[in-house]
Amino acid sequence: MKTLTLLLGMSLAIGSGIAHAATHDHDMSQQQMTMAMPAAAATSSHKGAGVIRAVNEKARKIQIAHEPIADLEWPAMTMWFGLQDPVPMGMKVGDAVLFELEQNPFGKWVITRIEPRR
Ligand SMILES: [Cu+2]
Repeated sequence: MKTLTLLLGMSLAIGSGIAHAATHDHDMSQQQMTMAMPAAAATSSHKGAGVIRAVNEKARKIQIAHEPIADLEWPAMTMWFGLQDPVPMGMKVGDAVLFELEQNPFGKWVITRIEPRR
């Protein structure tokens, strides 16, 4: 049973890594989300680091050139993320940031915490 769980976890990790690289998007298809559910049923957050490339305060979105996120097997890339809360005051293009991500029930990756990297 332990082996099965490990294999399942590995194949899911590889699958999501490929999907991420292929789409340059943190959204997962319905099918992938259903597949991922048993292994990732609990909400888990993942830490990331990067540099802000663009900010859309109205849409509450931020574009980050993020470093690889090992636990999600994501390579480094520049992409847009939704924000759970408004963009923090004074945060701007060029700022180095640390952030935490969670996948919402619709499969979208949302930043739940973001702060300047010191
Ligand atoms: Cu990415």
